[in-house]
Amino acid sequence: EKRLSYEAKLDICDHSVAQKLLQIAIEKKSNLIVSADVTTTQELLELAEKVGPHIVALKTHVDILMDFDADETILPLKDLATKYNFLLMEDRKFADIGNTQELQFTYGTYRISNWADFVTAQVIAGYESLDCFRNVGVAAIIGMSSNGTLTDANYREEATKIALSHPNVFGGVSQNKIPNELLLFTPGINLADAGDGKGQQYNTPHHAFTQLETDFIIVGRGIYKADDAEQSALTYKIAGWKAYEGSL
Ligand code: UP6
Repeated sequence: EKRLSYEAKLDICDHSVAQKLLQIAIEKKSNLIVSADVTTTQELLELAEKVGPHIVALKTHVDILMDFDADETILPLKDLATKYNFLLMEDRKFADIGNTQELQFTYGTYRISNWADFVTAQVIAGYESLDCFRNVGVAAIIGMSSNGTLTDANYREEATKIALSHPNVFGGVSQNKIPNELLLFTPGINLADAGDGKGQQYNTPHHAFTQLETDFIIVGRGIYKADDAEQSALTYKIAGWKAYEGSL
C-alpha cells in the first residue's frame, strides 16, 4: 500500500493551514521544516534568509530568544515568510487548561496569536483545551521523539482521537503513522547523528517517509549548526523530496 500524494491530501485535509502547507510543498518541491532554535533575533533572521527558499515552514521557539521584540523580530520575520513563501510554526507545545492557554497564546511578551500561522499543543488537557486556537491551526503533539517519552501506544491512540475530532487541529507531531486526514510532522531527523546525548533520538528522512508516511520533516541542529546552513537545508530538502517520491 502506497502513501497518499500531497495532491491527494489536498482533497481530504480541509483546514486552511493544511491547504497552504500542501500547496507550498507542491510548489517548492519541499517537505522540509527548519527548526530555528537560535537565541538571538539576528541569528533567527539570518537563518530564515538562508533557508527560506527551501522550506515550507520555519518552526520557532520564540521563548528562547534573548532579545525578542515584536517590531524587531516578528515584522522582519513576517516579511521573509512572505518573500520566500513559508509559514511560521510556533512550537509552543501548550499544555494547560483552555483558559490559561488562551492567555498564553494571546498575551505576555510574545503575543503568539498575532503572528503564528500555526502552533503545536499537547492534548494532555483534553478536547476543550484546544478551543482557544480557533484563529490558527494546531499540530497536536501525539508522540515524542525523545527516549523514555510517556507517549505510548495507548496515549497516542487517545491523542489521535482528539486531533481527528477537533476542528482547530489539522495535524499531528509524531514518530508513528497517523490517519491520512491529518498532516504528519516528524522531528528527530538528522542525517549524521543517532542522538544528542540529551535524550533526542534521530532517524533519517528516508525512514520518516517509508516507515511513517510522514508529510513534513523537521530539522534543527542538522541545519542551523552546519557550517553552511543553506547548503545543508538544500541537502535535507532534496533528501526529503526523494524519500517522498520514493514512497509514492
Ligand atoms: N521536537 C522534537 N521532538 C518532539 C517534538 N518536538 O525534537 O517530539 C522539537 C524540538 C526541537 C526540534 O523542540 O525544536 O523539534 C528538533 O531539533 P533537533 O533537530 O535540533 O534535534
